[in-house]
Amino acid sequence: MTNSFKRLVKSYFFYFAGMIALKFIILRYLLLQDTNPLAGLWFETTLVLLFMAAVELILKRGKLWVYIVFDVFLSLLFIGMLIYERYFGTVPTYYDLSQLNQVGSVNESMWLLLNGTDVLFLADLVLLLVVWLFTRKFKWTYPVNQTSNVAMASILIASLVITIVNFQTSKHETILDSALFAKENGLFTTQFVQYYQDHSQNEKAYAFSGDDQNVTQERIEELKGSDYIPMSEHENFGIAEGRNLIVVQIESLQDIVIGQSLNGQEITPNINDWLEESTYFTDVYQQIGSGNTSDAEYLMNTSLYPLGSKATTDEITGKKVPSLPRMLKERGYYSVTMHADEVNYWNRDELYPALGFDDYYAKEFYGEKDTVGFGPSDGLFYDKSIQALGDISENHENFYAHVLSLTSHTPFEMPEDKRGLDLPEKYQDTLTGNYLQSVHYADKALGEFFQDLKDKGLWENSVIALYGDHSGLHGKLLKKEDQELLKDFNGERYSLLNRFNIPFIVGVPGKEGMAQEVDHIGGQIDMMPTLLNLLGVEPDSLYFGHNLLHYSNNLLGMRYYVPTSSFFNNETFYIAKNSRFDPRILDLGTNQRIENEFNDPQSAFKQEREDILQLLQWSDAYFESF
Ligand code: GP9
Ligand code: MN
Repeated sequence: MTNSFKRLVKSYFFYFAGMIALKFIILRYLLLQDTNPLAGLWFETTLVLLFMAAVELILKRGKLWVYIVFDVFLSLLFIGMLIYERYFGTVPTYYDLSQLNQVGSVNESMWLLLNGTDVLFLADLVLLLVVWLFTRKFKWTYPVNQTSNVAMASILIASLVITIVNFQTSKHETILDSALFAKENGLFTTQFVQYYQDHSQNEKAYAFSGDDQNVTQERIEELKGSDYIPMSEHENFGIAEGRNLIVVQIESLQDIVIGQSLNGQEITPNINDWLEESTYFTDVYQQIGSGNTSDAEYLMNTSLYPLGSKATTDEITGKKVPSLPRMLKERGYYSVTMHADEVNYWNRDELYPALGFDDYYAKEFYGEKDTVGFGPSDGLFYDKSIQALGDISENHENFYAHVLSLTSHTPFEMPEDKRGLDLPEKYQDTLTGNYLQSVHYADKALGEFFQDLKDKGLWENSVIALYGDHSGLHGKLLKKEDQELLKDFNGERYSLLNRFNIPFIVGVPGKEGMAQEVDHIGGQIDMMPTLLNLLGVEPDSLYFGHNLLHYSNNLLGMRYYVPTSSFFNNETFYIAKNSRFDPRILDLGTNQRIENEFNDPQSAFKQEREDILQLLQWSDAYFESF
């Protein structure tokens, strides 16, 4: 052994570089199911070596402390990434990590998602302490802390070259799924490429080039499999003309609870009663991206795709987006949005003006009494909202109110006095049991709100719509016992279809023929056009959904929770390849996986994958143009 190599092996540098490399290999396995340790060395360890070699060359003293802090920082970051993946099913980007204060769902459920073994990421520091105590006692000189400058300079240059090569070879590739991209190109490279593509004007121009200048409603509808027909020619056009519009978005409400009972107790008795006089769209799916609740609000009010890897609300500042409030304003409607949380959460103080709402009601209006989780209970929220709506209806001929509930948010822990279900023993103190308890409460509070609307005379002259913002039962929050309970509750395996299926219900009180079930597929993107059709308002700008009472063919995209290019068509849910699985295909009719029926699923669904990417690209370009 040469002298410099001996010194390298005997240094802290070697210890930390080795341990961090090992941790990257383990992380890549846990996070990306990557079984190739060389990928961990090639993609990730190079950057670690780059940093550490620089430390060796620059610092004379204190290197050990720099390494300890670096190691602790990386280990906590790794644990955070694992927790994030357990909730969202994908790898966070630099952007997500900078938004962690916004991701209430993860924060609230963090302890449920932490595994005891995660702390092993810090085990090397304990080992170091032991080694240190041992060497101190016996006065060993090992490990020492001297490395040769020549060796460090060579490591630095080699690592830099590899890092640059990794970036250059992947910077123009489209990131459809950050986990898959990281598996193929490295976790660090993914961040660099994402950052580069987000900030480079050239990349944006490239992404939005093509023929987006010529997008028309006809071309959008054609990709979904139908001929475009102007709304004014649709059968139900204007049957609710001149009515108010009240749209209720219920936190974490999934379709599996609608109409269901447990031990003879209905989970959502008030919604179930209302179904007898309303149109119930049974096959509607969530389409939110990383902006969660706020993306659902955006979808509802614009019929445009959310951005996916970024919360749309963070990109919307200063824009004036064509929207439901704006289109209704032209018909003399006054529009408000109501939510009991802080208005700056999810950047809503920028979202609401961008969507053209006339006013918003948020935490400062609702106060902090009777708090459950994030804010005041739904009961208190609706009580105050109905008072405000009373005032609004007195001062304005017509109004549109977007009403967002909050109590049924993860982790669904309800105070004793708000647990209305008598749960069977096996459901008690489980996530599933808590979820049922919280949506039961959300339904009870909603029932009282509906009654108040009737008492105030606001029910009969309104269109009332309701939908769930996104799933509540998902990811690794679900333990094995929850899978069992959900199978018991659902009557069949709890699948990704069950997870993403949300209810969408529309009532036009007093109108004949509205009591019906519509079972062709739709998404959150279809809600705005469906409601505008009833109100007799033909949109004056592009939208990417359509009136579900007119069209039955559909092609719907979903981003972020599944890789971009995943889609729903009339019969199937196609989930594009990610870092863990090849493409998965679910049959909407049977709720079963059917990818085995295709020799090569990717090419069997090539056309739809291209079409959905086209729709997303048009939608993004349209958003960008404001
Ligand atoms: C926060 C609330 C919850 O205001 O809407 O948001 P979520 O965590 O579901 O995105
Ligand atoms: Mn939500």
